[in-house]
Amino acid sequence: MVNEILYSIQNALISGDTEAAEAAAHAALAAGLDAQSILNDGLMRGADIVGQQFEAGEVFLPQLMFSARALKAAMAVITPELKRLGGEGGTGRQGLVVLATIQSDIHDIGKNIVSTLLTTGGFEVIDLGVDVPIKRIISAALDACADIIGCSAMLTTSMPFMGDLIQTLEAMGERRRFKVMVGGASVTPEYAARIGADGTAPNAVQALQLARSLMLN
Ligand code: B12
Repeated sequence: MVNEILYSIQNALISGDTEAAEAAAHAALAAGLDAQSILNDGLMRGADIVGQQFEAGEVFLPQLMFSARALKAAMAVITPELKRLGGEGGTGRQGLVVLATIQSDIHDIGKNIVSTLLTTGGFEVIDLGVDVPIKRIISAALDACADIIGCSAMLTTSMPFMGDLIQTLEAMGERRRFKVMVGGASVTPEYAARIGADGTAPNAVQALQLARSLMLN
């Protein structure tokens, strides 16, 4: 039953069917599945499959865009539950995060859900959007006296800019002012450590936990 529901979510994404994706997300919640497993085992798994099909040349950009639309619609259905999991109404102001999808990258579905969970978890978030040059991220963080800089990257070609950002902070003598967390489907803990980031998380719920732990160190 659980697997059937998760498959139906994945299939709705693969076929880029927005209505089916919304219906499957509602069905999953109604069946008592928790929002985090709907996100990780349904939506992100479905996105991975579509991504692999795209990479293999089995589907093309228009299909990828339909899948993205279906993904966003299902995400809207589960977001209230995800917020609850993240600890809605986190007590007081936990810290200030400047968040962005790094330059040359326009993927923002994952970054937006991280932003939502951080906000409901009590963080103030300045979301700079997508394709943001590293100098703009740094100047926004300095201007706002941010505690944390959060960067999202989905393309292997955009990921190195996150390392450039950290090196630029070092060169400016400002590295110690901020914690830097990085994320995105291809970002591993090893990669994060290699570029000198303070941490990464594979999903939005854990991104909130990471941000909370960074504020304690
Ligand atoms: C949807 C999608 C699109 C949509 C994006 C819509 C949007 N508004 O974001 C569209 C159709 C526009 C698109 C375009 C492109 N895409 Co695309 N896309 C995807 C797809 C299928 C899903 C991405 C997604 O939204 N996943 C769901 C979300 C919820 O998961 P997530 O992003 O991983 O986020 C979670 C975690 O990573 C984490 N997280 C995310 N950010 C952060 C940040 C921090 C700080 C932390 C701690 C955690 C964290 O928490 C999130 C929530 O749980 C992926 C495949 C995949 N497996 O990811 C390909 C994929 C990323 N795309 C790919 C490509 C190649 C492209 C294009 C270059 C295609 C083209 N030829 O034009 C363009 C990119 C142009 C550009 N300059 O950026 C490739 C990248 C390959 C690579 N290795 O570099 C992928 C992997 C597909 C593939 N396998 O080939 N894409």
